[in-house]
Amino acid sequence: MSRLIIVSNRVAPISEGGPAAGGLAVGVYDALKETGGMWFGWSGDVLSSGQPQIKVEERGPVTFATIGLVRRDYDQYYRGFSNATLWPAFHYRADLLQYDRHEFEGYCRVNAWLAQQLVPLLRPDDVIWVHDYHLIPFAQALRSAGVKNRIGFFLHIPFPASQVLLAVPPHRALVEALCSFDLLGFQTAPDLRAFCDYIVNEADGTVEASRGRPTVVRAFGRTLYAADYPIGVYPDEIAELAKAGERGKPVRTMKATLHARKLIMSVDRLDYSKGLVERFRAFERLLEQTPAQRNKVSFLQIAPPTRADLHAYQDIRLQLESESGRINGRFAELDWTPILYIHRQYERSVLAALFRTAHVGYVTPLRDGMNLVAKEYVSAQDPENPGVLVLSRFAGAAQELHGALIVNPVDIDGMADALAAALTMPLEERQARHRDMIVQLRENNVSVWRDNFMRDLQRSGDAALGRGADAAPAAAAG
Ligand code: GDG
Repeated sequence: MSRLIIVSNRVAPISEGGPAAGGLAVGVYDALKETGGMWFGWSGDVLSSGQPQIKVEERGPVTFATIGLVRRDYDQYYRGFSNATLWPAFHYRADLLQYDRHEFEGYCRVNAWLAQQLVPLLRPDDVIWVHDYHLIPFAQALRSAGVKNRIGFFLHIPFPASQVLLAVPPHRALVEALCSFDLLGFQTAPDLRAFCDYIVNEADGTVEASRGRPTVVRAFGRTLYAADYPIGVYPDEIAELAKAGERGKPVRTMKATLHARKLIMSVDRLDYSKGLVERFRAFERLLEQTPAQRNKVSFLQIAPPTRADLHAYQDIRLQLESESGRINGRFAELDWTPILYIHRQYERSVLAALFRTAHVGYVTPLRDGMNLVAKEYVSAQDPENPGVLVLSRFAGAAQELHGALIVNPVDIDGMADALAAALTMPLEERQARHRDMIVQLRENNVSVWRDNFMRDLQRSGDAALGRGADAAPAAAAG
């Protein structure tokens, strides 16, 4: 079996069974343990002087290879083009998009430099799986260095509609770079469609879709494959974690402060794509329009900090602090604070247990590639007495979780109505909706996601070797 090489911007800090490990990290790490392999990427260190040195650590069958970035590279590649240009554009926030040609050059330069660091560590039959928007030019850089291995790419965030992508000045260079991979994986069918639309209408390429198989894409002189592979979680493990955590102190404390009130809960990195302000306003609208819910329900928002050195993130933090203060000032009573807003990270087991306690999982991003929190909330529920998921139609997860109450996050009244419906939904309906979703989550857990992608990537090599479309990968996921 070929060795697997995972390349991602950050290498997840894995300590097996550790509280920090999320579904993606565990799913990918499991694959590395099975096949043996290497995880390569940025260590998270930013060096103010000196030349970064690669650090290689062996842990059983898995090698971790990490390297720091110098300040200028961090500013241009990570803070600049990745997070101030690509992230807003790919989340349909062209209004927040900033572009600087030097940052794009830095982005390409760092991709080429990282690829050069990886080349000496590669063996001829390694299969390389690159993750996310920071590393779009990575395959092109490896190809320029003479690497012939199979290289796949999975985009964790949405792929935007052509008219939005066109707002990124080097859009063509980016899509051409994507076409250097052998297999492209997207979260959902709409993302795949958006990519194919660009190929046909902006890049003069062709796409050939056939049922149950990845789409064959011909563009920029290359033939490659593309399909949707919706990322999953391990629902049964999350349920176990949630059950175990119920007896823990954080959950007992939370329950004591609730005094039998109902709980609405959200967890998101503090990011403008997550729709937090709209969500707060819809909760306010619920209290405004349904006086019977006042002092009967609390809303817990956990929002750990992220990318705090970018202006757009400082702005959303201020906005949220001001909104939660305003709404609490308007409705709070001596024994009740409607919104509990916590700007801090919690252990995974505590989150799972809190999810199980919450009557409503309130997951309303303006755009999201998938949104694992939605899947984790459903997984953590007690099937006998489950809570209700209120989910944005713009989260990738809405393509699968049909048992959720689907909302449009800009429709404040619509979201308030959904919250009211969720808080009063009869047990039988809650159980039926939960059953529907948990079946889906078990069928498409994170191992299925990974195995489907790896199977198609292995097979894409046959076609790349010139055996043509007949040797195309057998079946796309999702
Ligand atoms: C990107 C895409 C896609 C959150 N707070 C804490 C904590 N978390 C965990 C959640 C969840 C993960 O972080 C967040 O995942 P999401 O999917 O919700 O969102 P992004 O971070 O934006 O992830 C997204 C994902 O990649 C995977 O492909 O779904 O669309 O944007 O697992 O539980 N974990 C802990 N403490 C916290 O306070 N331990």
